[in-house]
Amino acid sequence: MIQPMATRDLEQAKRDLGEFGYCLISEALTREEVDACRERLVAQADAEEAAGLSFRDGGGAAQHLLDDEGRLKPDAFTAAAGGINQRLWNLVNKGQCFRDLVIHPLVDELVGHVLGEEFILSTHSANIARPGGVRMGLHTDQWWMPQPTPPTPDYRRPSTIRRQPAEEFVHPDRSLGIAPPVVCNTMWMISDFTSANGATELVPGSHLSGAHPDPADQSDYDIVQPEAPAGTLMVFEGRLWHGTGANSSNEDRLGVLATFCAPQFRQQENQTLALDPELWDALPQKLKERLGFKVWQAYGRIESSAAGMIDPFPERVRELGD
Ligand SMILES: O=C(O)CCC(=O)C(=O)O
Repeated sequence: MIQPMATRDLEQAKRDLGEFGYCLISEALTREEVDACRERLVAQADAEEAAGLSFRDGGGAAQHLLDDEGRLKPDAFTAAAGGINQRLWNLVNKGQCFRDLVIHPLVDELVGHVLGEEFILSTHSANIARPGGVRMGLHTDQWWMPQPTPPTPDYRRPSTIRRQPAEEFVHPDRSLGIAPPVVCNTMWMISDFTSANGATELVPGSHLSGAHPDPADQSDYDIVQPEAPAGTLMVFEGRLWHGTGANSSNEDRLGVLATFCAPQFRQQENQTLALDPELWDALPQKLKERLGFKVWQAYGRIESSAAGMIDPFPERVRELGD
């Protein structure tokens, strides 16, 4: 199967995004930047573990997610429940090296190529794929995007879309067209990625299929796992079928993800509320905007639509008059 090669040529990378749905940028981070990210990530992961905050998934069928009534158990995402891979969330609060990735020039160039100049941070997380972690399973990062629909009053109500895709998501009527990308993900490789240690699985070209992968049977899909050294950046758009690979090695695979969406969509993490207020004064303007503090076409505002930015500590206009 034809796959994109890692490149330093951004025009080639943009062509790869169009043709394959992803691209690889070699030496996106210097050795020093990789070391700083790795040290911060490992220290944070160990501290979250020690504090009982560690979020674990990747345990597959052995991970007990649901209680007897079929509801998600409060301790579903713990090692005790069988979780293996460690996830760290809201990385904006957890280190300068992570904040830098959100406003990296390669993000401006490549995510901007996919989504247009204005986009916001949806989620900023790390996925430490640990030995024994199973395949996550292919999915897209915009599973919630309504499918093109016939011009009739009969359409799927948007709020009824679920992560488990309905029939028209797995086997769409392509004559209706396909949805555009409204999400773009960046995977910063903080360790070497190999097929043995759980390199991201993906299906090149699946972004143009108009379909979402079938969670029940993925055995016939042409899955590849791009292998690359630490410091490589993989950019993949929201329609691409992808997921964490199984880790059959004896080493951790360290990946930092910054996932972006177009400004009219809801962020996966509530970046404006979650931001540590103590960081505010020192944050660069571009990062503030990307977190969602910038008003977009009068959306996301507090009070007047003339305000360009929202205040993290807003004066709230309360009940006035008699
Ligand atoms: O860890 C990876 O390789 C991919 C993670 C992923 O697909 C996700 O978090 O949705």
